[in-house]
Amino acid sequence: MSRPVIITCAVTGSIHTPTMSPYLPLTPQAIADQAVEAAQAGAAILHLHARDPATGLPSSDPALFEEIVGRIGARCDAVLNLSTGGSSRMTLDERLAAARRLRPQMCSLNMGSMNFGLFPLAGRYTDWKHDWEPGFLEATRSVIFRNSFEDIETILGDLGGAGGARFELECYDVGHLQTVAFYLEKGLIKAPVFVQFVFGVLGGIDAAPEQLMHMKATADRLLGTNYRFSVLAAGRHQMPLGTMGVILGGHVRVGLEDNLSIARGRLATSNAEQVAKIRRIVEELGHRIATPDEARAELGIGT
Ligand code: KMH
Ligand code: ZN
Repeated sequence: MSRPVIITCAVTGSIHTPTMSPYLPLTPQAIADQAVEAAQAGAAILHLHARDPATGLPSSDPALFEEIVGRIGARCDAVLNLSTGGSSRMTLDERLAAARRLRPQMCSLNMGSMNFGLFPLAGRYTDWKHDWEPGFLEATRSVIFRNSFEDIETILGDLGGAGGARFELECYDVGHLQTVAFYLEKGLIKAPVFVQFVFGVLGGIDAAPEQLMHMKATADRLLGTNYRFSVLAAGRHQMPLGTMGVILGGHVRVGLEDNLSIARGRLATSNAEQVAKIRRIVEELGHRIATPDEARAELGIGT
């Protein structure tokens, strides 16, 4: 049956380094331009990080976020979703600074602490210059992406509640779904919750069809009718697993935060190129893409 499928576009993130792709947007202007283009191509939700325009390093500076949000908001009505994950080297206060100031309609919320291994990327990109912070990717061998229960409750308390943000609940493994169920039962998050199944991060669940079936079966069992899901798969798994998620009744996230390519061996030249590709797939499957307002209605955003 035809239904509106919500495409989220994660525009720049904090994982990829500028030397990996010349198309990765770094400045507020470039991030906003690519975000607006992605919305025009069909993204209803824009997942946003900021970077230091001079170095491309992940930044938590609220002024950069303010500029990005202002530039996008003036040109499209997509749901603006600010990352609270930031990068694994930021403190919680740094990660929350922009959202605390800008009070967005949606924020990401990472549902557990974990290893977040970017170090394999260091070897994979030896063809490219690595003039940006040598050692950054290597250092992820010893860094923990911290999202304690207390951290989660701080984010829910500061940014959620009546009239507050709705959350993109990032679940990197099945155990994170138990945490979603716990806070749903406690009433700290309200149904319908929007769960982002994240596949292929080293330290989390791997990107395999069987694992998507397992995540969905577990979410069905623990969350029943109280959840909607979307699929984010890292790297080359982005489109195949995203497509499978749509077939299973879910939504999908693309964007250069999660994958720099558009096809094997070919860099995506923009975020919009990935959005256009998944849109074609969604429409070929007989569905249509959700408008921003349909996404708001489906996920209870702005209520
Ligand atoms: N980079 C993704 C795998 C966040 O910003 O809060 C997860 C993410 C986290 O988007
Ligand atoms: Zn992110």
